[in-house]
Amino acid sequence: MRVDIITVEPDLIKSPFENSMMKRAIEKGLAEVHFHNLREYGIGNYRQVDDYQFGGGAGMVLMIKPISECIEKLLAERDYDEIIYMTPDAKTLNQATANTLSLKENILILTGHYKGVDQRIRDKYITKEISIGDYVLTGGELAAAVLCDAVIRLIPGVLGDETSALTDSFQDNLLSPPVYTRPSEFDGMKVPDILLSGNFPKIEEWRNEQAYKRTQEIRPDLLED
Ligand code: 6GU
Repeated sequence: MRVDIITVEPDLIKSPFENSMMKRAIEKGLAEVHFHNLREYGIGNYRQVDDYQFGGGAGMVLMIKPISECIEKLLAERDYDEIIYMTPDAKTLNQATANTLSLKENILILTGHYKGVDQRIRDKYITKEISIGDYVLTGGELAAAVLCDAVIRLIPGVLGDETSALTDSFQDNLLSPPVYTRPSEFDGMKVPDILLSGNFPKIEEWRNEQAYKRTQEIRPDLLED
């Protein structure tokens, strides 16, 4: 998979790609990520990328020209399966979306900043808009890093244990059950006996019960669909 990310804050977004699982995916050649600094497409000596909004109101809007120039340059080089705009006024990212995106070859991600981008950029180029939750971030950079992490770890071969992505929270619309490691007793708190029993069918059953119970307590909405 190739991911291109257009941003005004490349330094803000880079480090998640230089550590842990995304770093490993890139080193293995399973993912390729390229950053494009919108400022390089800015207008005039000050490389201006934003302007006041028509109709008045606080906050700057990213202008059409720098973004469209950057997108057009990339489109001349390859086709994209999706051109995604990260914005809080969109459907929330979920595991199903991450699964679908993990099968794509080329993804282009535009991250907003300030008040967002001129609507005409969205109308002309964007094929998918994604929010990462019902709260407001300063910009879409961290949200883009979250999206990429969720997607890239699902590319076959990225995770060491091929099956482990399938047992993650949300893969089956359930939260994960509790997990334990050594020591088997801490401060009088014991690991549930079942986990030390070696009875793997029973352990599986216990984990499913716990996952269901946790989901019912914390996220009953997940059980509704
Ligand atoms: Cl994608 N962008 C911003 N700026 N804030 C957000 C978001 C995205 N998702 C949730 N909050």
